[in-house]
Amino acid sequence: MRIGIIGLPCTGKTTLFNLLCRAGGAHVGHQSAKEPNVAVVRVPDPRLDYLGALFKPRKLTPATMEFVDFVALTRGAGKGEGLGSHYLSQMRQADALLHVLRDFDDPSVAHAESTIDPARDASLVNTEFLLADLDTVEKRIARLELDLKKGKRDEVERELDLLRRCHAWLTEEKPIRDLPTSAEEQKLLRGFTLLTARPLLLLLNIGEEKLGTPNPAAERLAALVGKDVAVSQLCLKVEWEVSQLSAEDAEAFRADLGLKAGGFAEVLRGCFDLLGLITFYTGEGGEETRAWTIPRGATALRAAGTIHSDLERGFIRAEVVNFADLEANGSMGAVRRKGLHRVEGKEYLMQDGDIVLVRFNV
Ligand SMILES: Nc1nc2c(ncn2[C@@H]2O[C@H](COP(=O)(O)OP(=O)(O)O)[C@@H](O)[C@H]2O)c(=O)[nH]1
Ligand SMILES: [Mg+2]
Repeated sequence: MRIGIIGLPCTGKTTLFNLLCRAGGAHVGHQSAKEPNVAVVRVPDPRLDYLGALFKPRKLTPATMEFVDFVALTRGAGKGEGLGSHYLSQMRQADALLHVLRDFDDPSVAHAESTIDPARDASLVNTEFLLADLDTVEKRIARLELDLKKGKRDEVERELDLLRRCHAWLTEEKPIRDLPTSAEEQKLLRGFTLLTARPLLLLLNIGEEKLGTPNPAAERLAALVGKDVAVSQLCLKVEWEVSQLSAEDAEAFRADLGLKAGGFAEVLRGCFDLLGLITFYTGEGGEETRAWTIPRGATALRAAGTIHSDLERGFIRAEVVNFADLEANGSMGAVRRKGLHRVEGKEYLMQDGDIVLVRFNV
C-alpha cells in the first residue's frame, strides 16, 4: 500500500513524513531531485507482538506502508502547469491520498493563500484533481474512438461507455469515487488511475491553541466526509516535539496537554483504519510470522496473491482462525478443540485479524 502525502506548500507534509519515519523506523529512499522521498513505515501492531510471543518464529515481520512525500501542489497543476503533470502522474501511482491541510496560524511560515481556510484548500486541490482527471479521461476517449474505427468492438464499447459516464460526472465537479459502478466496472476504473477515484484522508494540521477545543474547520470539513473520504486532525508541531522526548517524558507531556496516549503509532493505525485497510497474519509454526495489509472486502484469493503469486495461481483453500478467537482461548490447540477454525474458499471475504494458512498446488 502506497499512501501519497499531498497538499499546498508549507502545510506540514514533510513534518508528517518525518514523524512517520520516526514512529515506524522507516527506510527512506530518495531517487533524484525530481523524485519524491519514499518511506517504508512499519505498522505498529500489538496483535503481531502477541502472535510473536505465542508462535516464537525466527522472524517477526510487521506490515508496512509506503508514504511518499510529494512536492507541494499549486493552482494550475491540474492543467499541467509547471511540473504539474509530472508530479500528478506520480500521484496516480498511490493507492490512497493523504491531504495535509494547514489549520495553524504562524506568521513566520509562508502560506500559498492569504488566509487560513482548510475547507477552501481542500476544494482547491480537489478542483485541480478534477481537471487532471478530465484531461486523462478525454485523452483515453479519443484513443478508444480511434480503436473503434479500426473495428475493435465489444470491450472498447464497454470501456467507452464507462469513460463517457466518468466524463459527465467530472464535468459536474463530482469525484469519481462517488460514481455508481458495478464490480466489473470497478476493475476497469482501477486501470484508469484517476486521482479523484482514490480514497482520501483529509488531515488538519491544527495550531497548538486548538488542542482540546472544538474545531470549526473540522466541522466544516466533516461535510466532505463520504464514501472513501475521512477527516482527522493532529497538531504536527506538538507531535514532532513529543517524538523528540524519551518515552517517559513523552507520556508526561501528553498527559499535560490532554493528548491521546499511545503516541504517533496510534495515529498511524488510525490512518490505516480510515483508509479501509485490514490486517491478516501468516506463519503459525513457521520460520516467519508476518502481518499483511489488504483492502477491506478483499477475498481469500487476493490475500493469497498478496503473499505470493504462486499461492494465488495454485489456490486450493484457506485455513482461517481469527485473532479474537485465539486471544480468547490462548492457543491454536484450544481454538481447534472448540471448532473455531474454518476452511474457506477463494471467494471468502477476509476479516481483520484473520490468521491464514493457504493450501495450494505447486
Ligand atoms: N506553527 C506551526 N508550524 C508548523 C506546524 N507544522 C509544520 N510547521 C512548520 O511549517 C513549515 C513547513 O513545514 P513542512 O512540513 O516542511 O511543510 P511542507 O511544505 O508541507 O512539506 C516548517 O517550518 C514547519 O516547522 C504546526 O503545526 N505549527
Ligand atoms: Mg515538504
